[in-house]
Amino acid sequence: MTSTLFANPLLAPASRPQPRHIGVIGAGAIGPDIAYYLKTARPGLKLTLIDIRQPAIDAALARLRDYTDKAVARGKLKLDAATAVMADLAGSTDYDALKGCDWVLEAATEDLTLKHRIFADVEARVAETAILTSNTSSLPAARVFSALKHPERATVTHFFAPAWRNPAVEVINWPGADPALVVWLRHFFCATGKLPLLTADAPCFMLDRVFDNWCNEAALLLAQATAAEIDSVAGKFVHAGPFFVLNLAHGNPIIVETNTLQADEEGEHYRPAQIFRSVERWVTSAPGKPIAVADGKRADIRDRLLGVLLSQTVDILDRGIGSAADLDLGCRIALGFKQGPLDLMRGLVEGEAARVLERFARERPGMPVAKRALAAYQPSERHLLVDRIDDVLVITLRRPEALNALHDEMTDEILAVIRRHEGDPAIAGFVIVGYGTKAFCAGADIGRFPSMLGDAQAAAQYARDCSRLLVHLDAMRKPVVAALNGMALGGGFELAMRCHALVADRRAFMQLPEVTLGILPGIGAMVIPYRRWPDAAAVFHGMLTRAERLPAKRAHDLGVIDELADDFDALIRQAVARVHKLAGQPRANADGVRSIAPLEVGDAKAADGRQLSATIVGLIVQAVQGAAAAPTLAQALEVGYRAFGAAACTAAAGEGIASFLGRRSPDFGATG
Ligand code: DAK
Repeated sequence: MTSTLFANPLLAPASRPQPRHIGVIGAGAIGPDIAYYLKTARPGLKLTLIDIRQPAIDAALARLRDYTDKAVARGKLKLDAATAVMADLAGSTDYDALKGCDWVLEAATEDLTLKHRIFADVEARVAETAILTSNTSSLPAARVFSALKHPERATVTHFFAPAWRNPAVEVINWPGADPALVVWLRHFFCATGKLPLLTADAPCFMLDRVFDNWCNEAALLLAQATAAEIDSVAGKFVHAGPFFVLNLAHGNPIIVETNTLQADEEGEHYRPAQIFRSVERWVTSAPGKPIAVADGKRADIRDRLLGVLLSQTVDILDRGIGSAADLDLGCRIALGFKQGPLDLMRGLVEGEAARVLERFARERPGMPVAKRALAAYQPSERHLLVDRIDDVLVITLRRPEALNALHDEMTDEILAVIRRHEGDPAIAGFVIVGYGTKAFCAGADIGRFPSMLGDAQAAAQYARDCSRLLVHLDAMRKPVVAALNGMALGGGFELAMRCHALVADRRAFMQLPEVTLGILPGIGAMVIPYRRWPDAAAVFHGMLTRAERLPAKRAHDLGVIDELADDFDALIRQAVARVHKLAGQPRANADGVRSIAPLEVGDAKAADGRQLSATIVGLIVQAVQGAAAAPTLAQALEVGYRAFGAAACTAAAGEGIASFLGRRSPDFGATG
C-alpha cells in the first residue's frame, strides 16, 4: 500500500482491493447509519451487523429498510439499487459471523474496557490483514488498540450524525497505525462521497474538542443566563444552539464523559459542568426562534462562546491536531456552524478576536491561549488543496457542500497559487481537478447571484473582475491542464475551457445550465468555443441555448477533450503527462473575426423540454454573434461581460435564481 499523505486523498492510488465483507459492531444509534452509508456507497458489499441484543439488530435492519423505502419514494435511489442495499445484509449476536470480514468497524458504547474485549474477540476471528476501526468520538487510538496483536491495521474513523448523510469522518493518524492504512481509508471515504479529515490522536480528536467544550461552556454560563437565552445568542454562530442539540442527541452524558477525559488528561479547566448530571432535557428555544436577551447579557454570552471557540481553534492548530482548512470545513459540515472559526475570526473587526481571547483567558484560567499572532493561524487556502506530483502542482477545488462550485474567494485562491509558483523553474505546470468523484465543479455559486441582479454596469464589471483568473490563464506560458473528474457545469466548464488542455473521466459531462437560471455564461462560454473548437459550433449552440449536455466521449470526438481516462488514477496520470507534453509549446492565438452559422432563438425550450426565457436566449444569440465578429479575444470577451450585465437586469434572471434557491421550477412564461 502507498503511504504518501496527499492533501487530496484520491491522489494516492487505491493500493488495496475494495472491501468485500464489512462487519459493523453496535446496532445502537450510529452503527446502522454507518452500515447504510457503506451499503449505498458499495451495494455489492456483504455487511454483517453485530450486537449483543437481537431486538437492537431487528430494529436496525428495519431502520435500513425504512431508509431505502424513503430514498426510493423520493427518487434518490432506484429500485434495483435499493434491493442491492438490502441484499447481503445480515445481523447476528454471534461474533463468529465476522469470520471472513476484511474490515470490522466498531461503533459500541464509549467504554475502553468494553472496546478492548470487542477487539480481542474480533482479532481472534479475522485475518491478520483485516482492517479494524473504532468510531469512538473521544478515546485515543493508542488506548483503544493497545492490546491488539496487530495494532498497525487499526485506527479510529469517527463519523458524525447522521452518519449516512453527514459527509465528515475524522481519520486518526496515530503513530501505531501503518501509514498506508490511513492513506487507504482516506481514499476509500473520499471515493464514496465522504469528507475524510485527517486528525491527530488527541483525546476527543479535533471536532469534538470544539463541540464538547462549546457545550460545556454553554452549561457553565447557566449561572448567569437561561438555556434559551444562551441558545438564542449562539444562533449567531450555529444553525442550532448547544442545548437544542444536546436535547436532540441526548448528549448530556457524552459531555460528562468526554470533558472528564479532557480534564483528567489536560487540566481542571475542562471539568464538565455539574448541572449535566442533574438535567435530562433543557428548556430552550428552537433554531430560528430566538428570544430577547438584554444587551449586556448578550455581549457576555457572545464573548464566552466565541472565546471557547477561538481558544480551541488556536489550541488545535498549535498542537497540530488538524489543519486550519479542515477545521473550518469540519465545523460547518459536521457541527452545523454557519462559518468556520477561522473565517469567523477573520471577519471580526480589528483587535476583536484578541480582546475576546484575553477576556476568555481571564475568566477561564487554564484554557488555551494563542501562541502566535492571530493572523498566523489563517490558512492560505480555504477552498483548495494543493499537492505536488513530481514537478506538477495539482490544485483541487474543494467545496464538497456545493459540488465544488466556484466563488470569488476560490477563484482568487487559484490565481494566487498559480502566481506563487509559475515563476518557479522546478514547477513544469499545473493540473486543476475537483474534490471527490462526482463533480469537477458545479458552476458558479448560485447563492451569490442575487447581489448581482438589477445593475447592468455593476454586473458587467463583476464579470470582468471574476475573469482575472481566466485572462491570466490565457496569457500563461506554463501549461494548466483541467482534469474533469466529474460534471463540469457553467462557470466550472468556463474555467476548464481556458485551461491549455482538458482530460476527462469517461463518466464526466459538461453543461451550460445558465439559460435554465435566466442568465447567460458571461465569462467565456459564448466566446472561447467558437475560437478554439470552431467545428463544434453547432454543439455549443445547443449547450448555450438549450442547456444540452455534452458527455465526455462526445466531447473527445469533437476535440474539446484531449484525452479520456478510465478512472481517477489514470485521469491524474494523464493530466500530469499532458503538462509535460505541453511544456514550452506556445498557445494558439485566439484573436481575429470568426465566421459562424446564423443562430436563431427558436422555441426557447431546454433539451429536457422545460420552458426557457426567450429574452435570455435572444441575448445569448446576440452575444455569440457579436463576440464572433469582434477582432480580438479581449473585445469578444467584453461582449460577453456586457451581455451578462444586460441579462442580470431582466425579470427572467430574478425568477430563475429565486427559483433555484427556493427549490422550485422557474416560471419564465410570466417573465418573458
Ligand atoms: N452553487 C451552489 N450550490 C450548489 C451548486 C451551485 N452551482 N450546485 C450544487 N450545489 C449544492 C446543492 O444546492 C446541494 O446543496 P444542499 O441542498 O445539500 O445544501 C449540494 O450542492 C449537492 O447538490 P444536489 O443535492 O443538488 O446534488 P444532485 O446530484 O441531486 O444534483 C446537480 C446535482 C448539479 C444536477 C444540481 O446540484 C444542480 O442542478 N446544481 C446547479 C447547477 C448549476 O445550475 N450551476 C450553475 C450554473 S450557472 C459570473 C461568473 C460565472 C457565472 C456566472 C456569472 N460572473 C462573474 C458574473 C457562472 C454561472 C454558472 O455557473
